[in-house]
Amino acid sequence: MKFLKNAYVIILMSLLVPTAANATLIQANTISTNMGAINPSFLIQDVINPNGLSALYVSGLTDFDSYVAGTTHSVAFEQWISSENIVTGIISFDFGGNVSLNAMALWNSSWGGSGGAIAVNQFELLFDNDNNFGNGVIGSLGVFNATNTNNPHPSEVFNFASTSLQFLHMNIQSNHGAISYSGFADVVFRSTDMPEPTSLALFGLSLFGLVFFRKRKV
Ligand SMILES: [Ca+2]
Ligand SMILES: [Ca+2]
Repeated sequence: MKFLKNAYVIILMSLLVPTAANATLIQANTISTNMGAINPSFLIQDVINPNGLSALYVSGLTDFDSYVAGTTHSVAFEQWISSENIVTGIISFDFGGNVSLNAMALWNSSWGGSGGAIAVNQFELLFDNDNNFGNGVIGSLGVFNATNTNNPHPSEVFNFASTSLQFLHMNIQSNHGAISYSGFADVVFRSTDMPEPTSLALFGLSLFGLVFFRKRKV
C-alpha cells in the first residue's frame, strides 16, 4: 500500500516537472494599429498569421522555445509596412481572454528605405484592461530594442515578468533609419499557462488516486 502511494506521487511529480519547463506558443486573436498600411498587401494582420515563416505554428499547441529557435522569415511580401510618413505609433493585440505571457518573439523587416531600414527598433510593451491605448494602460512590461534586420532573419525574443493580461500594446518609438515607413514581419507570444491536455491528465490522475486510495481504505 505504501509502495503504491509512493508510486502514485512519483507519477504525479513526473507529470508536473515537464509542464513547468515547457511553454506554449500563443497568438493574439485580433490586432489593430494607428499606423496604417502602405497598401493592402502589407496589412498589420499579416504579423499574427504564420504566412511567410519557414514553419507553421498552431496557437496553444506549438512549443514556443523550439519553434522560435528554428524558424526564420524570408518572404518579403509577407509583412506589415506602415502608411507613408508614419514611423512611430501603437499596435494593439487582443488575446480574446486572459492569458499569462512572459515573452514575445519578433521577426523584423528586411526592407530598406530612404534613410535606412524600415525595421522597428525601440518599442515598449504595455498591458491594459481594454483595447484602447489612448485612455491609459495598466502598466509597462519593459522597453526593448530589435536589432536584427538581416534576411532571412531569425527571431529575436524579448523576455518580461510573467503577466496575466488580455490586451497588449506595442508602442513603436523608432525604426532603423527609414524616414517614411516602419514595419516588421511576424510576432508570437510565450504563454506560461498550463497546457490544457496536461491539466486534464493531472485532473484525471488525481481523481483516479482519490478513488483508488478511498477504495483501499475500506
Ligand atoms: Ca505572417
Ligand atoms: Ca486602455
